[in-house]
Amino acid sequence: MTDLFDDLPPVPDDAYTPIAPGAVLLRGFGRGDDADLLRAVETVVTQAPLRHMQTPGGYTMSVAMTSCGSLGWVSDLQGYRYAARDPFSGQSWPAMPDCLLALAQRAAAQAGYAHFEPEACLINQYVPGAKLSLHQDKDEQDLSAPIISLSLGLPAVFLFGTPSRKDRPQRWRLVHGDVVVWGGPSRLAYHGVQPLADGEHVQLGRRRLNLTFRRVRV
Ligand code: MD3
Ligand code: FE
Repeated sequence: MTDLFDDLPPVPDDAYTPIAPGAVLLRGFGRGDDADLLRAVETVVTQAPLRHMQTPGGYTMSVAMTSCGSLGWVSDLQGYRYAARDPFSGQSWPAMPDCLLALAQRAAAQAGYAHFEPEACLINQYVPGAKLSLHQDKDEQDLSAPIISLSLGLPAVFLFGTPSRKDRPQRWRLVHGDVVVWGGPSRLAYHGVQPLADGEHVQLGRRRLNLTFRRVRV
């Protein structure tokens, strides 16, 4: 089979790959306990189902989202924000499962961020064709904390620029189990995800899940 990603830069298989100032790729960091992690995600999704939110501009996002933790990320015609309750159920978001929190904290420590205490874990689900346009994450008050991301399921081409929208983004292929820590000068970098290519993942089928762990309040 031809590899659609032959034109992307090769990534060394090291446990620790700096990809930009403040950004560290931990290749395969979440592979070991992926069964536990996936069970935890299923538990969350049962209580707070994945849903396609509206953007403030009136578009429906192709990525389906939900959250766990004391805060969850919400988008609607009113804007983007973090909220203590799931607007669809009126209930608190499900608690962040211990194995998810532990993974995020181990990754943060590995990248030099001790005492990372995320309040929110945003869960994004991509099916073939779903994408995330180039954006900055700036709904969090605490921009000194990193964001930790975990990719599961089908591979995706991740776009990663700089804090200036004009700079052409780098492309990285992220696969099942990859963890990235985005802090320091990379925290306000523009980033996005190209439309998901079709495929079949042994555990997740035709889906990609991305989890991002966030410190919101200062
Ligand atoms: C770089 N998610 O949820 S994760 C998002 O794959 C989001 O679902 C993407 O962008 C996804 O907001 C990308 C990697 C990521 C997340 C946050 C970042 C990279 C980042 C924040 C700052 C810089
Ligand atoms: Fe983002």
